[in-house]
Amino acid sequence: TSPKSSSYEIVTLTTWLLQQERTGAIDNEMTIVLASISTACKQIAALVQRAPISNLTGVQGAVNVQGEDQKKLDVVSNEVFSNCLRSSGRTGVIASEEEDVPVAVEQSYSGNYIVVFDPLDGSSNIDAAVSTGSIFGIYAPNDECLANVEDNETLDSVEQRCIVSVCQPGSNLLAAGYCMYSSSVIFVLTVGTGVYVFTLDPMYGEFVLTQEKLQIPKAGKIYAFNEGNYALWDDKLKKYMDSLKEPGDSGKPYSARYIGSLVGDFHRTLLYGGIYGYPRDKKSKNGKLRLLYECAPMSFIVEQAGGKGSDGHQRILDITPTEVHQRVPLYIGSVEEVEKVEKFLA
Ligand code: P6P
Repeated sequence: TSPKSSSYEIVTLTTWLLQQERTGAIDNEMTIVLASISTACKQIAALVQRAPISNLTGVQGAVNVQGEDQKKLDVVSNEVFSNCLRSSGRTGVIASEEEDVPVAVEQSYSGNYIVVFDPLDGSSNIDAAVSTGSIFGIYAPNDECLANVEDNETLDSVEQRCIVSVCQPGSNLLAAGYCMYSSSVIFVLTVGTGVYVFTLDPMYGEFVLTQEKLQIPKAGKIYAFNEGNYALWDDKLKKYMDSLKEPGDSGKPYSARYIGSLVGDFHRTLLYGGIYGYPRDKKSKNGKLRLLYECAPMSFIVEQAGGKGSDGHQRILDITPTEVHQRVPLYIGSVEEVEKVEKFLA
């Protein structure tokens, strides 16, 4: 659908959430969780935009569970996200890219939703002020998450329960979204009723509905891969990549667009069509992206927009994580483009 005209009828994210609640698409607890996430994203947007001024560029001097240098803003964004979720009182367990293990939220007194998130994906771009983003997914509480902490229950046992509670297939997601910090601050959300796009209006600090029931083009001649890894790819993938450079029937090859930030590359793919890929290679046997809080939420969104998310052979949303920070290869975008690479990889 075309972006909403700038009609006088302004629908804010808050209004939209209440509308979804009235239709029964979400319950009031989910509304509170999503509102708390949007607040976290507004705070992170402000931090990102002033990073060089407030000395929040550069590294924190620590390494996260991924073995990556934590940026100062990785740490701050994680705290902002976690604090907003805790204070919502509706979150049972949170799993973050920046935390070694999932955390049971003590302040939860109802709702008990399970929230997985990458608080600031693409943070290596921060110092150059290139787009970054926060990615999140929300699952219903399950037995492991709801079980009360017994008096004599060991910390290890609680930790194990939290790990089990978050390790579920993306097909169980109730909601997923991301906030992109770019020339505009764009909040993209699905609660299973299509994909909705909100733009932060800096005039009064509200997310305003700017696109509804967004559909990704069925095809698109734009590809976003880090071709620096070409030599490490297997031959079938090399043949696919080479095929994109042939003019083909249209007489024009594909265009390469890659900014090294999943949220920015994905958002462009969602609007213009095409494919984003992070394949496995000889160095990274399972690719680089994490299933739980990057690939699954983005795959839920792309499927709600009529697109496809695959590991090259199977639907991302059908994969059950065996561990919290599990990595999987990702091919995501227009149906025809994802099916094309799957054919080469078969
Ligand atoms: P590379 C950022 O670190 C990230 O997780 C994604 O946002 C991005 O698409 C990818 O990694 C970039 O990885 O190896 O191309 O720099």
